[in-house]
Amino acid sequence: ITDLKAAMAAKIPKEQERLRELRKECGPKALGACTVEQAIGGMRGIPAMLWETSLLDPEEGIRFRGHTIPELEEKLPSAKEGGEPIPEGLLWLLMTGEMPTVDQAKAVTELLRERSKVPDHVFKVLRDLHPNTHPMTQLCQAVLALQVDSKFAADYRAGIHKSKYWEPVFEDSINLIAKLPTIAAAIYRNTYKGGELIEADPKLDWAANLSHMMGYDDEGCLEMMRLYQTIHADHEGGNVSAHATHLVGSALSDPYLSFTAGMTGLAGPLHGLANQEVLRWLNEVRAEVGDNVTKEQMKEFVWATLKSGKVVPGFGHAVLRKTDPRYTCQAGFAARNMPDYPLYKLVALLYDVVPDILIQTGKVKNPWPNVDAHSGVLLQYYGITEENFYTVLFGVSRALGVLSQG
Ligand code: AMX
Repeated sequence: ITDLKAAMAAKIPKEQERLRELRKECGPKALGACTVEQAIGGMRGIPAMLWETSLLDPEEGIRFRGHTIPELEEKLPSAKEGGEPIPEGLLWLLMTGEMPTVDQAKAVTELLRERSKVPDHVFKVLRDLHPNTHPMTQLCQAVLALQVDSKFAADYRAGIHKSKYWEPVFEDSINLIAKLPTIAAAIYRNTYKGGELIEADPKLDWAANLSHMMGYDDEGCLEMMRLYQTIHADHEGGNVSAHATHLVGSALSDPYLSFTAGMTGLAGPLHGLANQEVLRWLNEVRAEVGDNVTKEQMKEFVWATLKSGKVVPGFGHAVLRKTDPRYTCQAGFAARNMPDYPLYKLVALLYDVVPDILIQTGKVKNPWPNVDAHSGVLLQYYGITEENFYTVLFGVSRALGVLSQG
C-alpha cells in the first residue's frame, strides 16, 4: 500500500478504539505530582500531554515514533543513494507509525506535488504586505489566506460525524504541507530577490524544490535542505509551536488556523527565532574581533552577553539536559561537507567555551547547545545569508510534526 490516506484509514479506527480503552482502564490513574515551581515554569516537566508522533528524553533527545535521529538517517529513504533522508518518508512515519518503503516515500512526494499549486490570491496577500514585514509574519498571513479553502471548516459546517473528523483534517494538512515550500520560497524571493519567483521543478522532491524555488540548486544545498526539513519536524508536544497548534486545534479550529498559532509561537526569540539570533550574535562577534577569534576573546564575548542581561542564543533547553542530537546531526553534516568553513569552526569553538560559562552562572539547567546553534551555519555556507528568513525554514518543517499529531 503506497496511498498515505488508505494507510491511515486502515489504522485510525483501531487507534480510536485503543484510546477509548486506555481511558476506560487507566483514566483515574495519576501520572505524577505537580509542584509550585512547575506551575510557575509553564508546566515544565509535568507529563501531562499525549503526543504520539515523538518523545523527548532529557538525556537522549528526540525519538520520532521510537527512532532516534541517527536511526532515521540510516533507515529513511533518501533521494540519492546513501544520501540524506527525505522528509516525505518522515511524514509517512509520523502519520502511520511505520517506517516507509522507498515506494511509499515516493508516493508522498507525488501526493504533495499534485497539491502544491498556491492560489493567486495568496501571492497577492504577500505582495501587499508592508515591505518590512518579518518573514515569519508573512508566513502566518499566507497560511491564513489559504484557510478559505479549509475542507475541515466546510465539512464541519455541513455537519460531519465526529468519528470522521480525521479525514478533512488529513486533507487540509496535506494541502497545507504541499503548498508551504512555494509559499516560503515566495516570501524569500519577494523579501530579498526583488520578487522574481522561480517555478517548481517537477523532477525534484519536496525539500529539494524548496531550495530550488528559493534559487539554490547546488546538489549539496538540496541535500542540506532534505536533512534540515527532516530533523526540525517534531519535538514532542510541550514546546511552544507544537503546544500552541494542538491547543488551538482542540477548539476544532481547522489545520490552517491551528498551524498559524504554532507559527506565531515559533516566531519568538526563545523558540524558533533563536536560529536567527545565533547568526546575528555570531556576526557581532566577527564584527568586533574578526574571523580568527581566540578562545579568550570568545569567553569575554559570552560573559559580556550575559552581563548585559541577554541569553546566549542556541544554548539551553526547557527539557533537554545534554547536547541536542539535532545539533550533533548538523555538526556531522558540516564536518562531512564544509570542514574548513570558518563559521563552522567558530560554532565548534562556542561548543568549547559556552557550556563552562553557563555552568558557572549557577542557574542554567542545560548548558549544552540546541538545534538552533548549528542550523544557520549550514544555510550560510550555501549562500542563504538572510538570517531573518531562517525561522520560516524551521516552520515549514514543523508543519510535518504538528499536523501529523493533529
Ligand atoms: N543564556 C543565558 N541564560 C540562560 C540560557 C542561555 N542560553 N538558558 C537558560 N538561561 C537562564 C534563564 O534565562 C533563567 O534565568 P532567570 O532565572 O534569570 O530567569 C535560568 O537560566 C534558568 O533557566 P532554565 O530553567 O535553564 O531554562 P528555561 O527552561 O527557563 O528556558 C530556554 C529554556 C530554551 C528558553 C533557555 O535555555 C534560553 O533562553 N536559551 C537561549 C534561547 C534559545 O536558544 N532558544 C531555542 C531553544 C530551542 C528551540 O525552541 N528552538
